[in-house]
Parts: sequence; C-alpha cells; structure tokens
Amino acid sequence: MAVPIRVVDSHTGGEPTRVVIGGMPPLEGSDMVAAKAWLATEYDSLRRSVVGEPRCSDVVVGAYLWPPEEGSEIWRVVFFNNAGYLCMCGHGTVGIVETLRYLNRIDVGRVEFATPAGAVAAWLLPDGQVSFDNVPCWRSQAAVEVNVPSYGPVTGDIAYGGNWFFLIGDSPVPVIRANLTELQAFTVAVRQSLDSQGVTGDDGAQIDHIEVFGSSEVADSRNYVLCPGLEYDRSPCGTGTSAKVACLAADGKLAPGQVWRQESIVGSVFEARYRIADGHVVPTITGRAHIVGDGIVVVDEDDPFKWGIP
Ligand code: PYC
Repeated sequence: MAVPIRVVDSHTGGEPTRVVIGGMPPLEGSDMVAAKAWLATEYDSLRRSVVGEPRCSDVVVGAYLWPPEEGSEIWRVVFFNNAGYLCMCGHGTVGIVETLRYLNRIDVGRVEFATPAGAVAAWLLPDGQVSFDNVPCWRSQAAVEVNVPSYGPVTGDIAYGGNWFFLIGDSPVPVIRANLTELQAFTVAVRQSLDSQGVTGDDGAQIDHIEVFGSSEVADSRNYVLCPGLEYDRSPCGTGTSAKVACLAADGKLAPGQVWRQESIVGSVFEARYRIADGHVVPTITGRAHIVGDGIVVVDEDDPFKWGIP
C-alpha cells in the first residue's frame, strides 16, 4: 500500500521549499518546540522521505504546515531539511505564503504563523511579494576569533536570526559564484572549528549556519550561507539576513526603518529593515517565491528506500 503525501513545491530567490499539506500526522505537542521534538522522535523517517534522496534533494527545505485550530487564525509550521529541523526559515516562510495563495487559502493581507522560534506575521503584498516580521533577533558576540585549519585566524560575529549564525565580513575566499566549491570548503572548516573550539550561541546553542559577505554591484552586500546539512542557501537567507541586520544595528550602521538589500550568491535579493521591540531587533524581510510543482510524494511499502537513503 502507498501512503500519499501531498506537497507543493516553490522556490524563493532560487532556494526551494517543499510544503507538506497532507499525509502527515495530526499535530502533537503543547507548543511548536514540543511539536518539533515530537516529529524528530516519532516521524524522522517522514522527513527523510520527503526531502531526502531518492524522492527529493539535499538542497530542499521542507515545511510541515497545519491549518489553524478552530477559533484561531494561526497556521502552525515546522521546518526541516536534509540534516534535521530548523527553528525558523525565512525563505521557507515566503514559500509558504505563496503556497497558500496558490491554494486559494489566503488573499492579499496578513497571515500568522507559529514556529518553533516564535510567532511570525507575514503579508502577501498586492505585487506578489511577501514580507514577514521575523522573531526578535540579536547579536550575541562581536569579533570572535576562531582558528581555522588551512585558513588561520578568522574573525566573525555570532548572532541569532531565528537560527544561530557566525557572520564573517572579511572572507579569505571572495564571495563570487565561481568560488562555490572553495566557499563550501571554507565554511565547512569554519563550522568544524566552531564546534571543536567550543564556540556557541547563547546557552551553548550550536552555531549551524555560517554566513560570509562580499561586495555586490546590485545590493548593499552579497552573501554565501552554509546551511546545517552542508548545502548553501540559493536565496539571501531570511534568518541570515535577519542576523546581519542585528549586527548592523548593534554597530550603529543601520537605523530602524532604513533598507538593507542583501544579494545571494546566485543573484537574488531580499530587502530588510528593522524596528526595535523590547530591546531586540525585529527584522522585516521582503522577497518573492514562485510555485514550481504540485503533487504527491509516494511511499511504497515495498520500496527498500521508502524512508530515504540512510
Ligand atoms: O531563509 O532562513 C532562511 C533559510 C535557512 C536555511 C535555508 N534558508
């Protein structure tokens, strides 16, 4: 017997999102943090099947989407990828809003989400773009030096943008598309060095995203973002752009309301601005997603790789 899993695929600035809208279990857990833990414990095979090979690819971020409970208007979402689960995903939020528009579940205006990182409000804009107010973000530490084998000392900021980031302004590898292989090697080495040298986010949180910046001809900066599963973000990364904005705000280089344009390594751009609430930076990110597929993921009981390639 085959278990059908209904998905809608989109990309946001080149970065794919697979939204799962049917075929997953009813949501359990007292909040979205508990729901994420429950999925990891009870349903990790489903994650591997939906985004892993042979049905999908390491590049894709998945999103389980549950409709609002009766009496509520808040959609519930848990993001996941080839390596595990994400507390928040910016390009994925834009992809979900575009998916809901495609399914005729929303119109132009506001839509609310509960994520493991907290509440996120988004807006489908009349021109098809999507803006969202991210969770509160902050820079935790500035100018942290790590010793990276083959590269020497590397300095970066540690910031929270819905996920934990190490942000490197001065990259030994220029941030251009021709350098994708070298950028991956460098950022993987940085990530391993952070782990081995015990450099973490607040409360020992693992830093699982590495973000490197270079100059851009079309925006304020271009980035390369290494994601937890060692793939790079094709979009400018919503949580990574949020972490960047938190650093700029901490340095006094970006005022509330001022626009920051972040280009990705493939040339797509997010616009960001922020306000201050309760002492934290609350970024608003704007981007655009496009639907690329609508279908059923089939898990055939006889398939030896029904839960992905281990
Ligand atoms: O857009 O926040 C983001 C994101 C995280 C990982 C991939 N994309």
